[in-house]
Amino acid sequence: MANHQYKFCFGPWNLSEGQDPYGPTTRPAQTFAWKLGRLKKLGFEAMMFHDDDAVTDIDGKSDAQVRKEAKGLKRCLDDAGVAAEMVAPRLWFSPMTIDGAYTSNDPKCRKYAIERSLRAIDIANYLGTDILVLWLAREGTYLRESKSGRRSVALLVEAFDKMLAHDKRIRLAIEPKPNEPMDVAYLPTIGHALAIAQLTHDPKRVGCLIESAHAMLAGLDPADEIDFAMAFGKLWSLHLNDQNGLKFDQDKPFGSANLRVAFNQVRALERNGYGKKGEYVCFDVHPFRTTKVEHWLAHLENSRRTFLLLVEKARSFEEKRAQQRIAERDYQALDQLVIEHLLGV
Ligand code: XUL
Ligand code: MN
Repeated sequence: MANHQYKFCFGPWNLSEGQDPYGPTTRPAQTFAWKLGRLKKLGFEAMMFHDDDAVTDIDGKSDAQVRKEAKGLKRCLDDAGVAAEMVAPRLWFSPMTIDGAYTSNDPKCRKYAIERSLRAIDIANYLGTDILVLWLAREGTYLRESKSGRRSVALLVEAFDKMLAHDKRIRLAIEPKPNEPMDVAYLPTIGHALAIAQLTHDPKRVGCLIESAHAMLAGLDPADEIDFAMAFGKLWSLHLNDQNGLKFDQDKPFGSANLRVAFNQVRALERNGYGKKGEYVCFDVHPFRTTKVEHWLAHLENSRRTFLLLVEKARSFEEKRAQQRIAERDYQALDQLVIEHLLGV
């Protein structure tokens, strides 16, 4: 296996304050400067941004203001020696995206969603990244009869085409998730993301981002999703985390619920050379609601540490012995080989 160094990333939202649908925050909000300072100290090299993480209250600002603030942020990142990994339009907060963004039944709302996305692309430019991440939060239905799936595919392609035309260098990384907040989402898996890319006018610039928890919510193995996306050369970003079964999106620390599944994700990244073209390993993890202020960074620190330990485990796995077991079709022994390797015996 090729040995290379991984580079790490997280977003300002990953230092969240603990609110959930049933209760308020449990930690006070920290400033952006504090988050940026901690990021560097923890051994991370890049930060990912929603458009309004980069420029707050973006909808109320002029293009000139957006440019000024985004460029100010870029200077601040440069001074800190931190790269911007991606920008993602937050298309799930506004009253204009209640019924979806690009697939809303209201043309005014669809126009808003596209204009906001073009602005997010401008911000990506100012911050020096060519990746626009699209988590299509509200593109789906609560009620299947409320939208036509066929029309929604056409509307998504139309929106992607406008983004691709707006900037000849931008790459769209679709982050699939099968549900939450929607009952059923339109692009639930990597297969859907890569298939819809083919309908756009520049399929080469439409790829994907895999989030471990999202793949698990679709009942899939994230390692297989990684292999699939990388077979197409289309895995441009990654949100590692963990998920305990089919419930709400948990964003647990990497390896917290499914250590073996985490090991297999690292093996998949290793065999495909993820990171060799400059891609970052991002952790889309959240602190538990119970986390005290003094332990606020632990979920990020631990995810990075677990990842690096699993890289060692992947590189020291007895591949020859595993291949013998495979040749003998002795998967019982293969199973135990993996278990004992992970247990360190
Ligand atoms: C939602 C999610 C988002 C995206 C960025 O489940 O993962 O944080 O990663 O918009
Ligand atoms: Mn994510």
